[in-house]
Amino acid sequence: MSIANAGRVLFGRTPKLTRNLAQISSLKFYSSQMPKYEFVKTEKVGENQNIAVITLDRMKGLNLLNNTVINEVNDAVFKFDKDDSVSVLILTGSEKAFAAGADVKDMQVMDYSQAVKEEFLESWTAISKTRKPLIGAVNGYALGGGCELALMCDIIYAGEKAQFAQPEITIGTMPGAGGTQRLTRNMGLSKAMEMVLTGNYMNAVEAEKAGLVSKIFPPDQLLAETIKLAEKIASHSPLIISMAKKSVHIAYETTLKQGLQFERTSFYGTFATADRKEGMTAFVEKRAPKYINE
Ligand code: DAK
Repeated sequence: MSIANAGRVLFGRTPKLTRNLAQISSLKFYSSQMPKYEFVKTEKVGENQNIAVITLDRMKGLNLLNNTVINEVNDAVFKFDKDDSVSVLILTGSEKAFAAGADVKDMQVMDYSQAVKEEFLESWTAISKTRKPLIGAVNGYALGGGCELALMCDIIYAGEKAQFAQPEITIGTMPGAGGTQRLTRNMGLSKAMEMVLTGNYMNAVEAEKAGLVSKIFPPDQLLAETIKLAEKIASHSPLIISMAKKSVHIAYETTLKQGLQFERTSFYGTFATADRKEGMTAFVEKRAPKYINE
């Protein structure tokens, strides 16, 4: 389902395209003036136009990844991350593929010194640093670097036909953008090791069972359902959302003791915010909260 159709399903109207999107060719613009990218489409959707959808669009929907694609994704993600009118980001691809991985034809001709000197694919993990929630909506293939891109999202919703794999082993290499680390943390040693050492595909049902994805939907409903999730998240305070997101991520990076300490400090920190006060006051006064992101 296209973004426009997803918007119609949810809101009965076509979401507005980001202003001047088609005319802007420089990468210098921010927020509502998003640049025109070669392989990435951007749009703001939702009842409050506060959900940013970033859609990969390369090679007839296969969405093969290279530095240009990743730089464009990074650029779009970081612009929306800084845009106060946007609360939640969605990264998606086509019905055929979220992304079928790095372009093997580029890598085939590369040698070690070139890879090191050019810092090949160096910027690929940058999007994992976003402050705002980033939701992956994965239809079709998520292979190699495509699977790793999905793993950098905070939540993954998948279409029923989604297929996840780290097939690098079948072409004489191994995952290089977090696959061996994030898969292992997400689904444990045995399942991650099997995926990495065999290159076997994991379908959507298996991926949900393994905890890789939260929910699965018919492919044509995936984006609409993901936007619904994004809007639910966006109804909360953006400031507190970013604090909670960071705290969940800390669980992957520290000991339990340090993580609990971080969580406690962050929890106390919410009491220094206007939004915590508003949230609790609204509850007591039996009304909807009005958050100001402070
Ligand atoms: N690279 C280059 N070309 C590809 C490709 C790929 N990954 N995937 C597909 N193609 C090309 C095919 O060669 C074919 O080209 P033509 O014959 O038309 O010229 C065209 O796309 C259509 O493909 P198929 O005919 O195979 O189409 P099917 O629908 O039958 O199959 C498929 C689609 C995606 C299942 C299949 O093509 C496939 O298995 N592709 C290979 C997928 C793969 O191995 N992906 C992982 C690549 S390794 C790093 C960051 C990232 C990475 C590494 C390091 N750092 C931060 C250091 C990432 C590495 C990878 O992703």
